[in-house]
Amino acid sequence: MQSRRFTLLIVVVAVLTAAAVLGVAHAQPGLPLYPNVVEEVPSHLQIENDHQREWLRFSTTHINLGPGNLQIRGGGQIAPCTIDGVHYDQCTVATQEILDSEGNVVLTHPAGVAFFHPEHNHWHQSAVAEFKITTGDPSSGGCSQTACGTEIAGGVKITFCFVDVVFTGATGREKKALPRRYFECNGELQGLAVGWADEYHQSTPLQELEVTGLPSGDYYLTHEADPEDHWLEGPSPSSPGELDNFTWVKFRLSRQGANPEVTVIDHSPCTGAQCGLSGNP
Ligand SMILES: [Cu+2]
Repeated sequence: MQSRRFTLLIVVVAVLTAAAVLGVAHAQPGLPLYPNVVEEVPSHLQIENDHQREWLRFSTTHINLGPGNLQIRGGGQIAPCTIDGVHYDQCTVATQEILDSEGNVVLTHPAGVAFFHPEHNHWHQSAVAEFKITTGDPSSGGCSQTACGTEIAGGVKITFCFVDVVFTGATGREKKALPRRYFECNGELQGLAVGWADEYHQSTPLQELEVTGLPSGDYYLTHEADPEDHWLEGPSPSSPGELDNFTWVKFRLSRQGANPEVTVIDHSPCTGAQCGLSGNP
């Protein structure tokens, strides 16, 4: 009995070793490791009243669940530019760098423009996210990611500095294996390391859509990350990483008291960190 158990143990160890070797062989130097940026379900929905205008505020989070870092390098010529109708004095070309398992750049990809944000006093990437309030159900058939019924508010593509803020893992060992990599809004590189998330809290400017006078009812708040496809998240446009950049919450707006109230009643399907690093939706 004892020796049979021992034999079984050896077999198990051998299988695990073979699997580990295969795993290592899979991440070969020279092969691109793509990021996969997914969106947390929007959270912290709240109505803000400001000088007779009403705003829906919300927190959103980008999480990198892919095998590779999202790494964006700014640089080259600095010149004025206009992004979504807003003029900026200092802009530069942003380039995504895809790394291999040893951290070497094996592929580069144009990633839009980065610009110096005068109020924030640091560099931002353009078209990081697009928010909308719609009436149509984004989960039902026939509703594409860009057209979900009547659009109540939206259209602004927001810009941000990209840094590792929240770690999605639980243990110190996980954190040691996946260290924080990007933390400088004014450095050469911005990005999201594997397993890290960047939260845009609802108190941040641009984390809002106007709902002044919107009648009571049920609506959807949708969030599409990377709406201009600046980042490669796989070798092809149909790679899973390119297809999971969209999330939504359904909320009920009620106007019984002096101020409108918002209640979340549903959200897009999610697993793990996507369901909430920053609290319940
Ligand atoms: Cu900023």
